[in-house]
Amino acid sequence: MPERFTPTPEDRFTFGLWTVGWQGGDPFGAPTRPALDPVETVERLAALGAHGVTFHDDDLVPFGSSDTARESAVTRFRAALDRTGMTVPMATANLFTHPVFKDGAFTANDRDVRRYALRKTFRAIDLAAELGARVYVAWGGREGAESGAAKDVRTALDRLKEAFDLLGEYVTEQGHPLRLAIEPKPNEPRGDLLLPTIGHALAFIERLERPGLVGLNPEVGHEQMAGLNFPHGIAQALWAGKLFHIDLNGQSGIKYDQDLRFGAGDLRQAFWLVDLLETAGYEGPRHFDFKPVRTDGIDGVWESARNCMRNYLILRERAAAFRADPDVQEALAASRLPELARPTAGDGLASLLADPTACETFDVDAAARRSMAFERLDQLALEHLLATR
Ligand code: 3MF
Ligand code: MG
Ligand code: MG
Repeated sequence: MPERFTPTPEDRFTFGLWTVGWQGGDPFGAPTRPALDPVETVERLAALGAHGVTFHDDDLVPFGSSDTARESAVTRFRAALDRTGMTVPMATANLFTHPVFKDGAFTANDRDVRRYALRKTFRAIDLAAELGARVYVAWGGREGAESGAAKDVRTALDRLKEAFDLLGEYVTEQGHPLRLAIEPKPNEPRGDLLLPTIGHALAFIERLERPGLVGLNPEVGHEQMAGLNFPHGIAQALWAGKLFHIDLNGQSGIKYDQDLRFGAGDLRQAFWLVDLLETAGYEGPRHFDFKPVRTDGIDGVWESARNCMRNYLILRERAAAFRADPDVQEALAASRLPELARPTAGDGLASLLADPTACETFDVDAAARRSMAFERLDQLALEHLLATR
């Protein structure tokens, strides 16, 4: 019998090629590990029980490759997928590494850079569709500014809308069965990025020509870098029908983008996140976007990939135990959670206005004295998380 925290493809765990492939180069230090061959990555992740891999165009086909080199890289990669049964549920384009994108891609002040960025993206979308992806992620890594006058933000948003409308038109015209997912991030590598949070991105999507085609790919650490509650953001994305994909990792508070493995960083938010994803009917991949620590060699890379999945499965078990505990169900009732699900004025406005118990005879002081009993509920959650129950 497999060990209970060993993943299988049914768990739908996926990894970016750039995650385990990160060589450990950072703004202060050189790489500490050699490059990984995408074919080896597919094989190693398949052996660990993953469901698939994702990539930026340049992760698979190095920037500037000839058409022949491109063809052979894709053919080798596809053969590895076929051999292992691994899938590619999502793909994206790198619009941030090459110096041409130093002032942005879809919102660069230079128009010719914007036109090139769109053409590069169309090509990446074709590759994504060719490999069976159902989601194309768009992270605007260089869409932003370090200084006030350098970017007219309202005009940049016009250009960003123009770009997403063109992407939507392209996907529709090509008949690709793909949806677009915007990945918000507050900063890094730019001083301030456009569409910094889930909320900003949700509002932006509603202004597009094809809002139904566009959703979100939120990342744990990105929202937490802004001090936000990630499970709350995910709940709102689900509520809006916009959780198309998700990037799982770890982050300890408001600081540089740590990209820790899933389960590191804010463990309590990780617990509530897994509880939410598992109970809300999210069916997409559980995609890890993290960086294996640069102190470790290649063994640490595969170990961290294994641990991302293992931590998810441990939290899944802990969250299920919390939900199944009769004491928890009693505590939820004592905290009146079921009452929150009742419409406030189901009979309509007139009946609310005509109801004296809603106001004239309502005992405000007695209601204020009722305990919400949240302390017990939260301690039960903590004890389940710590496996003491
Ligand atoms: C940066 C990111 C990106 C995006 C990727 C699109 C390099 O903080 O999270 O990873 O996830 O570009 O999926
Ligand atoms: Mg990130
Ligand atoms: Mg990401």
